Amino acid sequence: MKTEILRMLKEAAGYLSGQELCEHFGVSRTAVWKVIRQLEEEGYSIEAVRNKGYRLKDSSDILSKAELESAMEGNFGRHVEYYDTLDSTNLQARRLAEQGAGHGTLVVAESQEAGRGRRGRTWSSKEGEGLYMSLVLRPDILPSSASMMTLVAALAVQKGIRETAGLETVIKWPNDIVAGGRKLCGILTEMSAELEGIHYIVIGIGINVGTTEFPPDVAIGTSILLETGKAVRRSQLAANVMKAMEAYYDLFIACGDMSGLAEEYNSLMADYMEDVRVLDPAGEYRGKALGINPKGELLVEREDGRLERVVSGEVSVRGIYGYV
Ligand code: BT5
Repeated sequence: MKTEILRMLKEAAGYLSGQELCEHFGVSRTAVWKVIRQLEEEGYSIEAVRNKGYRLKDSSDILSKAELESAMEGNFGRHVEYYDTLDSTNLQARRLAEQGAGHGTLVVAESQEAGRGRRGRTWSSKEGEGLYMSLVLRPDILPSSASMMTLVAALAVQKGIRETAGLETVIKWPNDIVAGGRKLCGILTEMSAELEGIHYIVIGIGINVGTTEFPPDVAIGTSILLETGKAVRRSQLAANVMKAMEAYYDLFIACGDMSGLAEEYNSLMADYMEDVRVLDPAGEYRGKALGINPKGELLVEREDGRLERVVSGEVSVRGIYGYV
């Protein structure tokens, strides 16, 4: 009922009559008033006027289960597990998935004490500055296809940021979203699987929203606020990313790989047709990035003309993160 009342308050042009709310939910005036009080405790400012009803006064950037769920439009994120603080939303999503959390469950935290990047790196996750969320998916695909979910999520984040903030970003294969040559978002995909099938996938997304200062080890970072000068509602951003994620995911599943999405992905790629440096464990080399293939691998033409398929690993792109 709280989620629904919040949704109605947001959608109402003016006042929402208490009487109508009572009738809509078939509850007493006291029950409605209690929910309004709960929302106020969560930080909403709600005006109550006799004979008129309730009106949501400001639109501050609050994160809560009700706020997030009331913003969602599709099935991804319809069920949210929200925490003020967590070690990591990816770790919590994995724990919940082990306990049976369903496809589309979204875990969100206001801050993370042990936000994780790839290969044991950390993700700076200060309170109030970013959107830290992890989506649980249970796709019927082979474990070898799971890494492509990072690319699907990158498309969704790119679109969600554009829709919410009007900011055009580019994708740095495989898991960064970049604005102004700096890192705005990172994605971490993890899975639990057997050889034949996937138990679940967790897609962790960290977006810098209102960050104005980064710690010294995150000199490459930027935020939506720094790039646009605008503050955005994180719940709206989460909802837009989830809506886009669901649409891209459906296309991915329908094709079974990136063939339906590769063209769009390549058009948004920071590395597309650029000189790149590939830090291959077998030795570093330079070349030109030719885009991804249907398997989501990065095709790189080496200086001597040989074509390489980069499956995972580190790729530096000229002009980004200080590489000149
Ligand atoms: C990533 O790793 O970019 C994946 C980050 C995923 C974070 C999300 S937040 C929600 C979910 N829960 C988690 O615990 N994780 C996910 P990687 O490509 O390894 O990049 C890590 C590097 O990015 C670090 O070594 C820093 O250089 C840089 N970095 C750390 N925090 C950053 C930030 N807030 N903004 C920009 N860059 C950052």
